[in-house]
This record gives sequence, C-alpha cells and structure tokens, in this order.
Amino acid sequence: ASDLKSVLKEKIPEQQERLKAIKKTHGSKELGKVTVDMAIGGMRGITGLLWETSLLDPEEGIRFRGYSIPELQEKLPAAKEGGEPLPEGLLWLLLTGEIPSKEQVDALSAELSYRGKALPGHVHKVLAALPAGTHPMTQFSTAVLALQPESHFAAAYQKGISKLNYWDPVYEDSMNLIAKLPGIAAAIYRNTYKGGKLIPHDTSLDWAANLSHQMGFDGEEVYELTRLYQTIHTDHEGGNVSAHATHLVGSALSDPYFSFSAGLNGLAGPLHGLANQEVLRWLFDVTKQIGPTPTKDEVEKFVWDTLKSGKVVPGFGHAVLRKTDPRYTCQREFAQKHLPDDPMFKLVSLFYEVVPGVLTEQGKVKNPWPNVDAHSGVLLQYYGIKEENFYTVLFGVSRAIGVLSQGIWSRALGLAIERPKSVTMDVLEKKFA
Ligand code: FAM
Repeated sequence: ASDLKSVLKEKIPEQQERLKAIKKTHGSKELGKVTVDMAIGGMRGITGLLWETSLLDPEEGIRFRGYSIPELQEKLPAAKEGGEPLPEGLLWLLLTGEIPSKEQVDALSAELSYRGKALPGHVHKVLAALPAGTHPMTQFSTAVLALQPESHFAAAYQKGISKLNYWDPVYEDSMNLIAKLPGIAAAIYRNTYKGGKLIPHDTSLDWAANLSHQMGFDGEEVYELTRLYQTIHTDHEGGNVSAHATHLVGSALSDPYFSFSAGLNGLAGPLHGLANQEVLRWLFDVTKQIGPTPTKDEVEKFVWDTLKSGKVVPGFGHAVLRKTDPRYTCQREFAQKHLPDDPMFKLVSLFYEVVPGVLTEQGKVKNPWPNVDAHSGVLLQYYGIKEENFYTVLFGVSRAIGVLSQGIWSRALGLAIERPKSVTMDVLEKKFA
C-alpha cells in the first residue's frame, strides 16, 4: 500500500497484541521506586507513561523509532540530493515505524497540501479579534482551538463510536491539523509582523517549504533550514511538557484540537519551548552590553552575572540529557556549512565554549550542555526571520508531528485516562514520622 492510512491500519492489530502480551506477562513488575523528591520535584526520574514514537537516552540524545538524527539525515527522503529530511518522511516513520520511499513521501506531501490548502474564514476572524501585540503563541493556541468545531472524533463520539475505531477519526483530525499548521503559523506571522498581507499556499511546495513560503521567505537554503528545523523539533519522548500535556488531555478523549492546544500552552513556557525566544533576547542583551564580538572573559562575566541575578541561562541544561543535545549539533553543522562567518553563529559558538564551564563551576545544574534552543534562533535570524517572539510557534508546528502521531497510537492501543495519585505535606510528615 502506498497511502499512509492503510499502511498504519495494517500495523495496529499486531501492536495491540504486543501491548496485551506485555500487560499479561509483565503487568505487575516494578519499573523503579518513587521517592518524596520525585513527588515534589516534578516527577523527575519516574518512569510512568507509554510513548512509542521516540525515546530519549541521557547520553546519546533522541532516537525516533530507533533512528538518531544523523541516521534520519542519511535515510529519510530529501527534497534534493543530499538535502535535509522532509518532515513528511518523519511523520510516516513515527506512525508506521518504517522508513518511507520518496514516492510515499511525495504522496503524503500532496495529501497534506490538499488537506491544508485553505483555512476556514472564522479562524482569521478569531485571530483578528485578539488585541494587537498578542503573543504569537497565544494566537497559535487560540487558532488551533478555533478549528475544534471541525473535529471528526468529537462528532463521531457524539454519534456513538466503538473504542476499537477511535484511532480513525483521531487520525483524520491529526492529519487535517498538521496540514493546516503551516497556513496558521504563516497567517500569524504575516498579521503580526507584515501588516497582514497573507501569501497563499503553494501546492507545488512540500509541507515545510510551504511554511517558509507563506511566511514570505523563499529560496532553496531557507527551505532546507525549515525542513531540518521542522524535523528535529517533532518529538522528544513522552515526558516533556508539550508532549505530556497533549498526551494527558488526549487520554480523557479530548480530540486532537483540544489536546494539541493544551500541548502548545505548555510549550509557551520559558523553561520549555519559549527558551528559543529567550536565547535570542539573551544574545541581543550581550551584544547590547558588550558589543558584537565579546572576549571569552567578557562572556564568562555576563554568564556569572545572569546566574547571580537568579536567572537561568536559556538554551542550556535539560531534565534528562546529560550531554550536548544532538539537536544542537546538527544545527551547528548546518551553520558551519551555510553560514560559517555569521557573527551571531560565532557568538553562539563562543557561548558553547564558555557556558558549560561556568554552569559546572556553579555546581547545581545537572546538565551544563546546550539544548536545541541554544542554536535555533541564530539560524532563523540569518535567513531574515528576525522576530524571536515567533520562534516558539515554529517549534510548535513541528512538535505537532510527534505528539499527534503518538496520540493516534495512544487511542489505537486503548491507553487509559491518566490519573496519578497526589499527596499532601501532612501525609508526607505523618507517613515518615
Ligand atoms: N541556567 C541556570 N540554572 C539552571 C539551568 C540553566 N540553564 N539549568 C538548570 N538550572 C538550575 C535549576 O533551575 C535548578 O536550580 P534550583 O535548584 O535553584 O531550582 C538546578 O539548576 C537543578 O536543575 P536541573 O535538575 O539541572 O534541571 P531541571 O531538570 O530542573 O530543569 C531545564 C531542566 C531545561 C528546565 C533547565 O535546565 C533550565 O531551566 N534551562 C534553561 C531554560 C531552557 O533552556 N529550557 C529549554 C529546554 C529545552 F529542552 C526545551 O524544552 N525546549
């Protein structure tokens, strides 16, 4: 079969059997202890949810259905010979576990283009009703909810649908939503920064190139950056805030529009997806205070000043990673290839040399290395996408591919509503008195 839905449909029964066998054979076995620190420290280190599309190793970084980013760059179909992976190919892989052919990816690009070529008029009206200066992430989450009346799952559930078929309307909603995100993001960008002059969808372009085109940025290099960017931000296993929020809300059988809007609300947090915006603002601060080519010592002092003022250094650290984020490394390689002499790239490289040493010396940060956000904004700047408050929207467009793919599988596997137990300080004091 060449179309994604039929290939996916064939995979579901065998995976349902696998989960049943795991539950039967290992259901009562322990996955690790839960300490008071975990219960009051953000559940750090608790293994407590199932997520199939990707897995994060603290030393190695992310693997998407077992493949590392360099392996994806080698194996996934690209728009041009030796180019960056097409995100549609990753969508195919996350849903089916198989690397697609170029033909299968081209068919999926065409399907997404068809599903996403027009936005309902009311979405533009909802965006226009928001006050000028509304943060792009507020606009983005609102626009996704404004599409909720289109949900096939919500309608099917009201009509009465067997639990065994939930995955099907969830698939339809998810593909429609993923298809529409480039148009929504571009409309938000054009409204907020370019006086509302919208650029129509170009059916000859792939999904990521269409995002760049409709924002007003054309050319092979910026298309290639957008393909890379949209591939590497898709998924980072299940416990990060945007994935977990989407998963949690979806577990109540809220449709993909409700659950992805919830995920976006989490992504808008400065400690999570908004960090890419914060990194740029921090770099601008440095250049304003010390000039565009600071010395290592000047950067070191700036980092210490940031820490001493009780602020975090954005773009560094991670709750799970304990090494440089491979999503940082592949962006660094892109910059070395395409913009080796860019002053902002040189500044990011200088921070890479300085910040980990300072964070290590300070002593409390568990991972002193850069994460995905430390590099992404500098690449966008170079291609003229200067508005850092928009960056998290681009992160969110990509994250939809990961969290909505998993959402289809969570319904196909019949995962239960999430309901961990909470505890009070009274209980904690009495329990160990
Ligand atoms: N700068 C300053 N302090 C930091 C820090 C950083 N980059 N990273 C961690 N710390 C602090 C942290 O605030 C905590 O201090 P307190 O004990 O005073 O609360 C201490 O070090 C131990 O934290 P941790 O265990 O090392 O990290 P967490 O697992 O608590 O938090 C992050 C992980 C990502 C929230 C944290 O590293 C951070 O705030 N980084 C800066 C913001 C950022 O870049 N976020 C984006 C993360 C990215 F992966 C994404 O989601 N897009």
